[in-house]
Amino acid sequence: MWYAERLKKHDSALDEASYVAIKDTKEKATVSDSMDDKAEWYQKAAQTVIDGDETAALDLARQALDAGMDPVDLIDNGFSTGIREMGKRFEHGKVFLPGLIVASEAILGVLKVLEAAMPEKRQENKLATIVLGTVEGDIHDIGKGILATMLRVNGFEVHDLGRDVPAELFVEKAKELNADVIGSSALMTTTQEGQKLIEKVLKEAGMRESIKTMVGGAVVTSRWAKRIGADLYGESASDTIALLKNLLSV
Ligand code: B12
Repeated sequence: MWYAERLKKHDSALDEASYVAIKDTKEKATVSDSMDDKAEWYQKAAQTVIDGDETAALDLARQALDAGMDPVDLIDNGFSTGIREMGKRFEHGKVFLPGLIVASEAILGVLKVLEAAMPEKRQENKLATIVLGTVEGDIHDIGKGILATMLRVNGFEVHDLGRDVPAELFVEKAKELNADVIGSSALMTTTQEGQKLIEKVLKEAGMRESIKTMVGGAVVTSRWAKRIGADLYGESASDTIALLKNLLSV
């Protein structure tokens, strides 16, 4: 599909200089705790995504970090709000696919920059090894990308298999890496069956008892997780970290 090709091209578009610039600005941060200030940053960040303006989004990310904003907060409350708003407009026929693609490009670019600004917890022993991906037939990977970042920042080792990943590959990789958890993202009702398939393939491989599974994505609910027998449902990346630590007792 043409938009998949465009997104693939975009994946490698961010230059090294942007990473360095963000890391430098983080050093100079002066924190502002005022809720009004924060709300303004959130609103501006959301707007850059709605406008599909990647340059403005990157500029804003730099300025916000310079002003002492927390990158996780900025993703959760700012940029993600923008892409969700675009989703609503898409659903109501006010925005069409090209608009959604441009907005996605803006948020994907900014995520790489914000990730570079997060201090990864470099511990000798990683908390757990996680195999993560978006299920087969589904190319949505923004939320999965945010989750991967948050997991890494919190001391987990993440092997991100990307998007459109067959159930068999999740299981194969988990076996190869002796992973503790398989996490799958599904954004469409037509693709969430892929999460059920992972459970089936795991059972067939005799691995279900030795590994935990977690599921998430816009259409996924705790009810669905229970129904298919997944161990954890995460509504957001931040929720997932706490639930996972609890599940694994780490
Ligand atoms: C951006 C977007 C796109 C982009 C994707 C770009 C990309 N690289 O990801 C593009 C434009 C390519 C796209 C394409 C399509 N899209 Co689209 N898209 C969206 C949109 C607007 C936002 C998704 C998003 O990024 N949200 C922001 C992130 C931060 O949130 P999130 O994904 O939910 O992730 C969070 C949590 O869910 C959780 N989480 C996520 N994954 C996981 C995994 C685990 C293990 C855990 C624990 C937690 C977790 O943590 C994340 C961070 O907090 C949604 C609308 C929506 N309401 O979600 C539609 C939406 C998902 N798309 C939709 C559709 C229909 C399509 C298309 C079929 C359109 C078309 N006609 O071609 C194609 C699908 C192509 C394909 N085969 O996959 C529908 C799906 C409807 C349905 N119910 O099935 C939606 C819901 C829009 C709608 N209302 O109609 N889309």
